[in-house]
Parts: sequence; C-alpha cells; structure tokens
Amino acid sequence: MKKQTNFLIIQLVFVFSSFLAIAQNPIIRNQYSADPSARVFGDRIYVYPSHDILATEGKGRKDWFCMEDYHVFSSENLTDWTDHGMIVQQNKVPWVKPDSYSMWAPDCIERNGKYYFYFPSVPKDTTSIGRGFTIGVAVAEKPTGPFVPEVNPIKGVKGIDPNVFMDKDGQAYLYWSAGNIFAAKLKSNMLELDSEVKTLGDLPTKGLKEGPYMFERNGIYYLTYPHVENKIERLEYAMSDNPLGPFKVTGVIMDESPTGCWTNHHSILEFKKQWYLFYHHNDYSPAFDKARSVRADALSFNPDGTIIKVIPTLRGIGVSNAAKEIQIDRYSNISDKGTSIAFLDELDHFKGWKTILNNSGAWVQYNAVDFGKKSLKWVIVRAMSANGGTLQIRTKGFEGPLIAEVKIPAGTNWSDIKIPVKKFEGGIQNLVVVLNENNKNVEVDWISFK
Ligand code: FUB
Repeated sequence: MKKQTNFLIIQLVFVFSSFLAIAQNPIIRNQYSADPSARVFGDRIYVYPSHDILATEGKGRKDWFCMEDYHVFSSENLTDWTDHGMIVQQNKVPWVKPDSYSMWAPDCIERNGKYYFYFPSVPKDTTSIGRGFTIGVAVAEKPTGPFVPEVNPIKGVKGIDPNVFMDKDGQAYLYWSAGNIFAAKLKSNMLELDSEVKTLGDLPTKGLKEGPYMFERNGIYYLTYPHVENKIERLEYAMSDNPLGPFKVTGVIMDESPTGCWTNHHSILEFKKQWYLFYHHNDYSPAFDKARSVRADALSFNPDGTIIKVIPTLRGIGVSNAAKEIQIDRYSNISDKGTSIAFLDELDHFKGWKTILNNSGAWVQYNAVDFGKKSLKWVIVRAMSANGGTLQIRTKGFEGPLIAEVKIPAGTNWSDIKIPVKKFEGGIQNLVVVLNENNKNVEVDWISFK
C-alpha cells in the first residue's frame, strides 16, 4: 500500500511540474502565446492569451496567424506560472467555423461569481456579418473553467480583439476593433449589447489600430491600443473622464519592437499595489513573428496620471528564489563587451537560453533574487567551457561582495559544478556573474543555491 502511495505521489509531482513554469520573460514557456489578457481573480493573476501554433498542410494558413484553442495560466507570485490546460477549442464552439484556426485575442471578466470569456473567430454562418470575424462568449463558474460556449456569437458585433471593462457603477462595456476601435454597453447578462455601437473617433486616423484595453485609475479612463504609427505596432493610449470618451490621445506605452515583431497586444492591471503591463514579443521564434510569447513588465504613472513608457526587459517581474534554477540569460543588465545570449538548442527553442561570457571581465546581472534567511551553503552552476575558466559570483554589482569563485573545467559537455559559498547574505539581492581576467568562452545555463 505504502509503495502504491509513493508511486501516486511521484506521478502527481510529475504531472504538476510538467504544467508549472518558473519564468521571467517570456512568462509562458511551454508553448507560443500572444495577446495576453491578464486579470486578478482572488489572490492570483490569471492570463488568458491567444495560443499561436505553426500552420501545417491542411491546418491553418501558411505564414499567417494560426490558433485553434485557448489555455489559461495563473500565478500567485508573478514567478511561478501554472498552465491550467485548454479551456476553449475551435471545433467545440457551435458558431465557429471549425477549421478556421482563427481563435484570436481573447479577454475574460468576472461578474457575480461567473467568468465570461470573450473570443473572436470566423463564424460558420456569414449571412449576418459577411466576411470576417465576430465575437462570442463562453461562461464558467471558475476562472479555469470548464467554460461553456454560447451557441451564437454576440449580435451586432463584427471584428476582433474583444475587451470588457466593468465600471465602478456595475455597467459593463465591450470594446473591440476592426480597423477602428468600437465600444458598446453590455447588458448585465454580459451576453448582449445594450446600446448602439460607438466608433471611438478621437483616436489617430492613419495606421491600423486594434487590441483595445480599457482600465480606470483615480477617475481617469485609459483607452490603450496597439497602433501602427510607423511600420509596425506600438502601444499607445488616450485618456478620458468617461469610458466612452471623448478621448485625448496622450502618449506611447511601449515603442515598436526593436527586432521587428509586427504585432504587440497587451493588458494592464494592478496587483499587490504595483501596476503591470502584459504584452507579447516573438522570443522563441525570432524568424517568424506570428509565433509569439507573452511577457510582463512593471508599469508606473507620473503624478498627473500619464503613463511612464515601459522599456521591455528580459528579467520581467517577480522575485526569483535562490534555491531554484536562476536563468541569468534573462538578465537585468550586461556588460557592453563580451556577453551574449543564445538558444541552448537551435532545434528546440523551448529549451531556453544560455549566457556566453567571452571577454576578460564580461558580466551579467540578474536582479531580485531572494536568498531567504536560512544560510545557503552551496552554489551550483550549470556551465560549459571549451578551454576552462573561472566565474566570480557577486552580489550588488560587478564590483560587489564576492560570494563564490567557480572554476569551470575544460570540456564540451554541460556540467553542474557545486562549491561552497564564501559569504552568505540573506534577503533580496542582485546577483552578478563576472568572468575572470584573461578567460574566454564560458557558457552558463543556470545558477542555483542550496
Ligand atoms: O493574435 C492575432 C492578432 O494579432 C490579434 O487579434 C491582434 O491584436 C494581433 O496581436
């Protein structure tokens, strides 16, 4: 009996850990993901993204967006993200054309203990809207489902990128896009429009606008949206004292992707007194920007309520536990010479990245590592170096206190090198890894402390 219980525990641990990602940016590490709608339900953040897949023969359109279902992810600490699995599938929604592979950007909101998941897709029956997308709803008792799709899409809506905003007076609004951005009130059943559709016309007239996301802070209504001001999308916003406008175009939340990912799509929320921007980039697929990955970074405001532009980071959000594998390739800062990042396996990008230190004194800094209170005695470094080399592990900065010096033996295989920590400093520290003078080519997968 005992043996059986142990076996069950081992199985459960395996099943659970296979759905759990410890993540910086991107935060979703087991699949492509895009268009994140992040929501706080109870004491967790739930992320409802699109699920990009690669089109294959007979399955989606080559070189284009291809999505057949949605997953939901959640975290209570912004670091450990759980994939709760598939919640809605194209061939299980009565009104969706089952081979359209067009389950684009969704949103989810709670009302009176029910969770309403809004998603766009291509309908089977195009008589009422003609060609293009419409928007439907699936309803659940819990944020992770099971979600039951409505038989028909919402009447009177043609377009993509639904976003639902609930005002303080309990009035819900649906926003969506189709070149322009549109809005209408929703009935309290959350399934039907309760007003005329309004085109939000105070926004830029040139260049595509899509992906609306409305939020309110201190009485200011922020209509945020990706817009093609130049060649690709950047995140912009407009402010108002009313959810339906008029809006004043105010500024840029995030500039265009430096690597050319054509789309960006976001959501904004407050969690434990800090605001966050969830957005996407094509981290796992640098050569194809329709296979994207969800990221998150902190966002803050000026005293007048305007948004301070967010500079995308690899480090992302959340505090990393020193006892877990710290992926220093998701750095906060690196030396301008001799440090580079590469995929661990060019044939499987989901295996993640490595840091290559290739110059005397090259360094990489990874902020916000929690060393806790109990003394950690060992550092373990997973590394490889053709000619061998020595790494200094420091805290605070590249000239900060030296906590260990790790010799990496010459070789062409990864090895886990474990050595004692010289000096333990508890609490939250910034970790810095520096390559010794006259050393070259040391590659690091991760660092951990025991
Ligand atoms: O994910 C498909 C489409 O790309 C979304 O609906 C747009 O917002 C853009 O991100």
